Amino acid sequence: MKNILYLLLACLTSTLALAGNATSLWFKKPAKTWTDGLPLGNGRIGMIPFGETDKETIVFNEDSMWSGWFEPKNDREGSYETLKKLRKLIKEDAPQSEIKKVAMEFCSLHGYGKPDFGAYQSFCNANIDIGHDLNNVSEYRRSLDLNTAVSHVSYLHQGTHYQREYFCSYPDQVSVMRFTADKKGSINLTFGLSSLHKKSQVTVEGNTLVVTGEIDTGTPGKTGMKFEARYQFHPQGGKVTAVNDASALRIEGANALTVIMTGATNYRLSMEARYLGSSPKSKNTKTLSDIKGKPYPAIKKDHVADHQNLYQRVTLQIDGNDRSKLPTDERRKAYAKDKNDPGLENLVFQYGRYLMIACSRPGSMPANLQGLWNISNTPPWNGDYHLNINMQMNYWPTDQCNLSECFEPVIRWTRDLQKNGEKSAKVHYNARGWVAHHSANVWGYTPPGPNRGIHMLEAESAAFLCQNIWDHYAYTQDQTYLKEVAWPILKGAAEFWVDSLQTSKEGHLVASPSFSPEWGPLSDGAYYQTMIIWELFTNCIEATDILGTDQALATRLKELRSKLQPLKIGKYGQLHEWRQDKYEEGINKKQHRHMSHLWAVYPGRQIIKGRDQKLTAAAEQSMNYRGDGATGWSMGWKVNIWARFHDGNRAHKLINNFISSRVYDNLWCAHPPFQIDGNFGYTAGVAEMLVQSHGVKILLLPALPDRWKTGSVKGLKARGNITVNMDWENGKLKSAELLSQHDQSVDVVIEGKTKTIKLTAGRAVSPLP
Ligand code: FUC
Repeated sequence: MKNILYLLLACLTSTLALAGNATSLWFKKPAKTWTDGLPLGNGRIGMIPFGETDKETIVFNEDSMWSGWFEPKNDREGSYETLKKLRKLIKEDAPQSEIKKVAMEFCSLHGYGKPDFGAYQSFCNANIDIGHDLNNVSEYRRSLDLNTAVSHVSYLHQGTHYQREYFCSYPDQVSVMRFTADKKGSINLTFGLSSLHKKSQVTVEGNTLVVTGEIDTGTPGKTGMKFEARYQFHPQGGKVTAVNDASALRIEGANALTVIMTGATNYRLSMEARYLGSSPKSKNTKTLSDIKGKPYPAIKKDHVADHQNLYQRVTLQIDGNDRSKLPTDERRKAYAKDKNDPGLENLVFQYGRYLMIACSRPGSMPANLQGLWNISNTPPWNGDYHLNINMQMNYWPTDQCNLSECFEPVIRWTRDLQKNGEKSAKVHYNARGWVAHHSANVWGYTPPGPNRGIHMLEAESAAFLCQNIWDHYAYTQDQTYLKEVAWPILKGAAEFWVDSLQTSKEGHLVASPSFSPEWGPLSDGAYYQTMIIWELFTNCIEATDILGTDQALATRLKELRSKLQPLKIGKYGQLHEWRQDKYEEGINKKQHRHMSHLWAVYPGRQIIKGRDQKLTAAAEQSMNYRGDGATGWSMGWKVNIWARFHDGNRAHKLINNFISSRVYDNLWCAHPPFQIDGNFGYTAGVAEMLVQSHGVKILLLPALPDRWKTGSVKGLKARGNITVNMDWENGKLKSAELLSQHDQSVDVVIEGKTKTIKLTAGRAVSPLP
């Protein structure tokens, strides 16, 4: 009896000790579908192996692989005249049907939903015939270690242990597959490639498998993107032969096999170059010659070091129950029944950081709706860059979670977008500056898209994106970035609104046309727009102060900001979503995934708890009406908003709901379908519960839920380039350290009390007595 008690105690302590060990997803079976697969990526190329033992499938992606083409004249000539008509109808409060009809005449004839806009494409798949029937396999395990970004598959088949390792290396720009066994000569497989693109072919060049192709535009005279992938085979022992009409390689009797893959397109992110770059073959050949002769252990070592340099910057520990001994799919199911698994909440947090590193690195394209991964040529919403929240949400955790480097693709992409956006601003609005709308792509698409309803008219998308652009400065304090990169982008977005604001019936400055994504009328003065414009002007004013530049513009922005439509509280105690009372009727009984009029709470900072009491109360009321359900990304947003209300338990309830109902077995966010934004929204939300810095103060543990009684976090960032490390016990801060990169004074709030702390560059300071 005593022994059993000891055993129980030992089990219990080991479970507790494991709590917060947020490093691994694992399964006892191969993936059945793509959303069970474990995603790997180096920002630019990615793969998802299914981990099958008989016929393995590995889905490969490359992030520039798009259909469509660059349409230099995609703005609609004469649309400014239509805009005047539209604004007049809106001012006269004409019937919505009439307004919407004219609105569609304002929209571009090219773009979203048309062939030129394109969609993110599948690249190619590996089909590997291994021939180990799963029924004859034991000890199967498939895992992804977030700490190394290496995925493993291992099993026992007829007395031989087989192992595979998969990873995507950023330093070497390759995907790597390694097959080993504990008995010599046991690696026997046939490796083939397939593509969903009809204009493609697979060939063999010695020990290299090559897939080449061109995306079919379906439009005469329009050339599609060209692509190529190369798979180099490096067997140890055994022999390699071309089989299946030289479209596959057969490896026979090898002791081990390393396959090194790289892929590319002829895309180049540059409007001036019409998005045309050098041939994929020349890119791939260079990549492979750069690592010629580099042995597998060195490639792996460099990969792990590179990944850990980013990944290990933040650690989170939440004491309590931890079911990491369960396979992740079973663990997720167990969580849906009994939420007591903070270890899983932690895992999903770190998974967001992992995914960011995997799908957005310097030189890559920004994370799209699916990050980097894709199995289809017609992915939901084109797998594009949705700018009415999704792409911006992708980058909410980046700086805050100490991954600032991962923001680089957004900067490059936005700088390019601005060039087309200047044309759209001129043609559609007769305005200076630049504009973008609801959805964008790799072809610099900026006009309002055609035929898809009023949400195509979302002219504040560029300003929304500018919130990320500004925040990157706010976190990093990189003055060169602010001056040379951020300021020209912000200034252009602000100039657009200086020229485009309209006066409402009440005499306030508003956007027209405007609406609340993605419901309600097309009118003027929807608060979403007003809030985004307020924020943009505020950020610009701060930027001019810091840079000592554009004082005349700053004065003008201050004047316009003071005339913007003031936020309003409605008859249900709610924050107004629309200018007109009539549109608010019954809002206390309606729910919607978008909480656009809460933008001022998060990601904005126009409403700050503790400073703006009445508006905060109204915003909370609106959130109560919106409820605690929602689609995946919307729940991610809700976590952040409740964190900003300092309601840790409510934020935690959303965490519960997200993990119970809005993630797949591989922990990807389920909108549904799969959309990666919710993963990033969730990760930002957890960080926001622990540290906030959107006002002039830094708040430590502002929204700690009861369930996270004791724990620690290291490496989160506060704006001002301050690294925050903390331990807490029984809900109270036990120790804390702030580490600044430059001398500064900050106001720190702990348990509601503010204290001014002097920080000296490079020296950790405790804000506690
Ligand atoms: C927004 C959302 C949809 C979806 C799409 C990709 O427009 O309203 O729910 O997430 O983006």
